[in-house]
Amino acid sequence: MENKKLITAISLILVVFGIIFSLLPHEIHELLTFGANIPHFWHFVMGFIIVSTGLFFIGMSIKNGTFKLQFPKLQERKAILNKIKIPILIAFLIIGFLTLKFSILVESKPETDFDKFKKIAKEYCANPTSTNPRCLTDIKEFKNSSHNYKNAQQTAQEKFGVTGEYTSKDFDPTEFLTTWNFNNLPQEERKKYYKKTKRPDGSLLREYWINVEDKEIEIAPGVFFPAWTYNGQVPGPTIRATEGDLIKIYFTNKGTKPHTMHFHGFHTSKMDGSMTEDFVLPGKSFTYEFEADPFGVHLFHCHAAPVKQHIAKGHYGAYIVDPKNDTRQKADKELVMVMNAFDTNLDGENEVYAVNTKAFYYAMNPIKVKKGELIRIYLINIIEFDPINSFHLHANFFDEYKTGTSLIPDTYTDTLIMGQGERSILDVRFKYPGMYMFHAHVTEFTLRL
Ligand SMILES: [Cu+2]
Repeated sequence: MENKKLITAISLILVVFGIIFSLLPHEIHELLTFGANIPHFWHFVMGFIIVSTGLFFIGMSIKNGTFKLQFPKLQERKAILNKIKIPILIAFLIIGFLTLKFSILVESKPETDFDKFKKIAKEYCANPTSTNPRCLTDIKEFKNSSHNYKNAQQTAQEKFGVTGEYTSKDFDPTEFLTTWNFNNLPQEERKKYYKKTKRPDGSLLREYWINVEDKEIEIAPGVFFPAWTYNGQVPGPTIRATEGDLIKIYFTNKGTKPHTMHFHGFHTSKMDGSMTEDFVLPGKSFTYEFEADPFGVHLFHCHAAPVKQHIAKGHYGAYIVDPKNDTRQKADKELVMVMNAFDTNLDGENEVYAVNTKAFYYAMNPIKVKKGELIRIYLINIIEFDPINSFHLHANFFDEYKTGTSLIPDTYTDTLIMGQGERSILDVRFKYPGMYMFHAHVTEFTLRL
């Protein structure tokens, strides 16, 4: 009886398919299950059930003496196919597909408002300038819902596994906000890294001692990244001068690869730190010397090849040049914010996004400012691999001075878009007390901030 062979064949197919299915990577499972958000463990269970079913039938066949491990001959195959009947087969396929689709709908039903928000953002707001009506209306609805920032942040943290405490205390993002020219160090310690001397024309000679060091830095609680650093920190120490000051940097490479310091701003070609002959080899030193010019918020970064890799490894920092004659109101508080990201699995894409290196740090340790005071933010986007980033401040608007090179604001807004290396000065005051969120408005990054 050919049914015996058919049962044997189906049983064997089940066993082989079940084994292959269990061994497939999670991404393929997601593809086979139409993107359903099923934990990997359940894929194993599914594979196990399929294999068990196959083995059960084989076992029964052997027990009944009907196990036939002979592939059906052509005539027999035709007979089997005739028996199955094509319409019945199609009907089974359709029922199977619908059942699967239904189970996926049930499985991937949004668990929280935040999941819903994520879905909307992914589908309709991929671009921060998106004018898609669903993006605008649904996000407005989301914002008006009972949801609050704390829940969103908490959910985001849970989703991405960013829970727990930072263990290393060597870099404090809160301290970094208001640190430039090593002003966080006690006087004696500070002298080792920074010295200022008055010049005859009244401007200052500012000298800095900067070393390259390879160092593991904590970028999310318990997540360490092998960085290339300036003075053991990412971003490197903020350099701040007034327009016309002379800057001298005594640079030593204590790392294992060639490195440089390439400053944005005016300088001679010798001081550019970008050509092969400018690369400072491990164990070697170089002195950079240039005038602080023009005023604005700039940056420095390593320009050794490949630049992409050096930036991704954390080799950058903020460089602020204050205008000689500043007509703007003096800020009550100044904050340096470098939007950065880390490619933790070296696949050429970022996994961890942050402002000042440690993901979610300011969500856990909010920045304290006073109602009504003028806060001046020096914002830099240095993110590698992603073509654009953006910055959005909740419940507020700010004056934006693009690159900080003008004393008159360019725009009054609450969201700005930045390519890599772009930066801005933002003047902001908070009208109402409370907790306000700031984040990259490209939603993919927000969730990882
Ligand atoms: Cu470098």
